[in-house]
Amino acid sequence: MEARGLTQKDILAAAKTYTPTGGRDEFIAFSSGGQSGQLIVYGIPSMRILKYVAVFTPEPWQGYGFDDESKAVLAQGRVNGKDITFGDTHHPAISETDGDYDGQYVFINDKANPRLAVVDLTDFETKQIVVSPIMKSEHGGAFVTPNTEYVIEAAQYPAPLTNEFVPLSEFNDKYRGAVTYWKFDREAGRLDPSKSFSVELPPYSQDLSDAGKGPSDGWSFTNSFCSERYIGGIESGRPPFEAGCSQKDTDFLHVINWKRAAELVAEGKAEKINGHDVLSIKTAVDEGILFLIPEPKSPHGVDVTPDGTKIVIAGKLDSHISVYSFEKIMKLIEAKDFAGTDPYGVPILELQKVLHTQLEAGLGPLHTQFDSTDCVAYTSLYVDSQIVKWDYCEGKVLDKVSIHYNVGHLMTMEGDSVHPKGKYLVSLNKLAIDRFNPVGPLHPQNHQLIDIAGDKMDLLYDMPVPLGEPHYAVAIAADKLQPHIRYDLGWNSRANEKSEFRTRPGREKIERRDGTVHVYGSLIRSHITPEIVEVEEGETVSFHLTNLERAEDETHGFALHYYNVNLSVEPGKTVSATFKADRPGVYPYYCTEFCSALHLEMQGYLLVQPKGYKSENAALQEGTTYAQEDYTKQVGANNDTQDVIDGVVAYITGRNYKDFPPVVALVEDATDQLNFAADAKKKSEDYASKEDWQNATLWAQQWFQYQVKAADIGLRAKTYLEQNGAVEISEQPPISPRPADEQKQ
Ligand code: RUQ
Ligand code: CUA
Repeated sequence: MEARGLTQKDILAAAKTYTPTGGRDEFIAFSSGGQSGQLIVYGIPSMRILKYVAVFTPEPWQGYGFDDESKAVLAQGRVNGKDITFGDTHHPAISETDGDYDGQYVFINDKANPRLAVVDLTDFETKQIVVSPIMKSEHGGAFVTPNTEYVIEAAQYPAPLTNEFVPLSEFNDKYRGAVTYWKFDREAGRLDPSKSFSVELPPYSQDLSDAGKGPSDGWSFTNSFCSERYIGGIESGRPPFEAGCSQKDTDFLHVINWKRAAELVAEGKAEKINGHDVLSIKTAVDEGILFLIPEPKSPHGVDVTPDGTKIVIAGKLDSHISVYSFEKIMKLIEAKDFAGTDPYGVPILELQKVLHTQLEAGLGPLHTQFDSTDCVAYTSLYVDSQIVKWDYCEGKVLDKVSIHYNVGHLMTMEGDSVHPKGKYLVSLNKLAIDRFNPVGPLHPQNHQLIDIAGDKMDLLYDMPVPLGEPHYAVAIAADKLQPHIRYDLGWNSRANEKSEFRTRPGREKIERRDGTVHVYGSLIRSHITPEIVEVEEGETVSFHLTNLERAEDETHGFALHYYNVNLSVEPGKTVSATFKADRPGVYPYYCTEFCSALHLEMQGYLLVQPKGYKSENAALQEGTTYAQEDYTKQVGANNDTQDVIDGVVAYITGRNYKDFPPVVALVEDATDQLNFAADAKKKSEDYASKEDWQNATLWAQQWFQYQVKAADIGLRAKTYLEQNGAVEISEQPPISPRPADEQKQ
């Protein structure tokens, strides 16, 4: 303690966050990756980063944007045909069932090029990107309705909903905002653009949004700023946007009846803009589904309370947090008790008549999250660099804690759901300034973990986030996530179907079809099949690689010199890489994951022959030749290895290994390897019987390689059993883990 200069309080904080080796976290957070266009996955309370999920941008480690399957996903995100290679991700949302996080999907938005992506939590992969047909920027997404019927996306900077040029002089008439309701098809696990629609809104810069829940289910709420409709022009001497957009004391909360809006679209009341259904402001007003409520001043976050009765609005330029009563809003709407209309005819409700309470919170309130205790909320105070804990029923401050520095969003555990879990809060700070070792002018972000189990908030830990500027994050109980460890053999994970290019072991082949050289290959410890691929300059080559492994964490990579091919092939997956072999030469390829002791030998050659090349000497030269004594020596070594394996097998089968799922998986994997060993042994013996000592020795070596892998896996299983209190059993289990030998009998 002394040596590291730690206090008692530090030790306590360490005890609350330290996760010993092999330990797991209670919650899993999905944080926006900011401009990286990715999603960051980390554990709470350890704050250990587990994964960056590639979403809007290529990511080599995952082969995202390198294999044909994921290129197809990225291609969905093209904007009017243009490749976009960044994303400004802001707000992830976890799919909900009855208002609770169900752990099936995460949605995330791109502010700069209005898009939404769907990440499937069975494998943490991006499956779909949709592009807004009408918006030129957005911010208020992704927010889900309580049964994930729709994913909400609201515009930000007003622009024409068509793609035409319209001069700023026509701003009031032709520039518009909007909110889109993307229909989610749960069964397909995809957003369905054909059943999605938008509501046109006035050119107020719409901001964050939230969906109603419980009594307010069926409604959604969208903030705005710059309802002044100021259009800037600092370069010509006009006051800048920041002055013109903060002049008025209030902006507008948009209150929209999305359930009714969906019916109106079904009734054919929408107009098509760029092929997309849009309910005009006029229709929305005539049909009584759109209302405005003033909100003080340049607000930012809007958050519906877990019970759905109240709506919390943070003021940003106002020190107040306002709590609106949904019941009061409904009463005014039913009584048509409006204070007037805005310039577009949208009815305005009087602020004072819908207020439940207001809290003088501090400077720069932005976002609010909820506790497991009723009426308790946490709001970020950007300017004060604090988080305020407060009671939104009574409107009183309960506690404040300083953070470092300038917090934007904050996150409690399952804090957007109808049943927040309390326990921890993470403050997603905008500035880190002096908190970490310096790494140059561009600093990491600082996510700070705060213990909220007691009355007082207790700051525990600083986590640097070295990727983009994350905005929002959502956290779910870890036990709600049950991702797969492998795919069904030959799986196209992006399309969620059997790949038409899958290859079974022993069926690898090279086929010329439709002007393309199709290489149906496989990957398994420790070889790539095929190892030699010969094509002619100018041919199109399509590698289709299937990882034949069933073992947990046995991913293979595939990197090919010059042609910018870099694949990640997880167990069971099939991916393809198609390119034109436009330059003659010798191109080695290899596995990029250190998958086994002979990983470096997991290699091959793509030989691109010059056009019209005629091979003169087709026979391959042996670097080394082998004789009978080499064969005998190798077989001797193999028999010794088999003794070791038999010992390990006896140990495992003599224990209750079936009570340990990880060991059962290891035994399956080892069984696979022993089957391969048996195949290689047979080939070796066949060649030996023909006195072909060259091939007999090499296949004996291959037999040995499989034995080594089996032994390695077996020893891992044995160690696991030793460390996890396996007990001896008297009877041998009926199933031998050595079907390889059984097959032979
Ligand atoms: S937002 S903090 Cu999208 Cu408030 Cu950034
Ligand atoms: Cu497979 Cu290294």
